[in-house]
Amino acid sequence: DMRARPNAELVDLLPGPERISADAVAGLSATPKRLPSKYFYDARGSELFERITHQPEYYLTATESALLARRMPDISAAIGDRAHVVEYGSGSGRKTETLLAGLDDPVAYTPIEISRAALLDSVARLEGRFPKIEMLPVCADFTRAVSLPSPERTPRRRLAFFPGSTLGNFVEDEAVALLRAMHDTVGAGGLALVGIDLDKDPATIEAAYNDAAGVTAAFTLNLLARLNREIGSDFDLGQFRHRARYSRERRRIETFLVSQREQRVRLDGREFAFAAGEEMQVEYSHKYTDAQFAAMAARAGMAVRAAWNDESDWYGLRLLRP
Ligand code: AVJ
Repeated sequence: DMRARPNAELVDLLPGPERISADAVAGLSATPKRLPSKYFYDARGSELFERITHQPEYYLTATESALLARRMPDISAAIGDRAHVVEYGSGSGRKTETLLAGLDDPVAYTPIEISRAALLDSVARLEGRFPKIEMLPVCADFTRAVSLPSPERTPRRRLAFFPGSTLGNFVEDEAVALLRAMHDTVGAGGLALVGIDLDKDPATIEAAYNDAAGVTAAFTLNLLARLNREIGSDFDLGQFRHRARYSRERRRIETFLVSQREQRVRLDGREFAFAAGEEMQVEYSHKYTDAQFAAMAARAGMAVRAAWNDESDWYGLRLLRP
């Protein structure tokens, strides 16, 4: 074996019950109440999200995958050879295959993913398909600073890969902070390839977050099941409903869990009262215009070097450089 280290050594910074509990208490103490969407992604949540990506209404994944596959030659030419690919919130790693297969001699791949199950599954699959690419996974919340493992072979540059419009889950200041972290991580010669869902007809967007099969509703409610299991809260899953609506003004899907009656929830030795019909905010999915996205990138010290959209301008990939 030419490698000094095992190929898929896992750096594990998974948030534990104390962190989750502190975040939940803070969110439930706020007005209006909220919970962080990053906690959707336990094993069951990642599985439900996978099912969402196969729903006919959820156009994001299919559109992005087709766009990436079609534009891969241009993308590869713009990136050059020997990249260390660092993916933020890698999930199942499906799009990663297209990227790694299409790049010129990539040196290493570092997925940063909060769901350990999804991370291990995707790395196991990618390792089999790309035996020459060093796999350096990190299990972590990518909104916190992560120090990257160094590949054995020297890369020419780092490429941050942030597909799926995951950026959309963050409000503008957070998104800028994240792009800034990416900017710092890739460094002067580096690049970032970011997927963004573009602003469009609200009905199309709303349908994507209210699929007829109810998978998105199950995904949203799974957050409460996860908290009950991991931090011992007692949310009654039958007494909360999924609600997702598009705000044109703020250009974002706003997702809530709506309390079906007056009720109390115990969490970490505290009690939180919900009114009938009270909305607890659990996720934002921002949509972008070109100008607004470029302005956001600029605030993070990045410039848009190339832009690719699908034929209907529903979805875009942006190549950013510090
Ligand atoms: C994975 C964050 C991009 O916001 O569209 C899908 C998650 N939530 N349906 C999105 C999600 C509800 C998704 N991202």
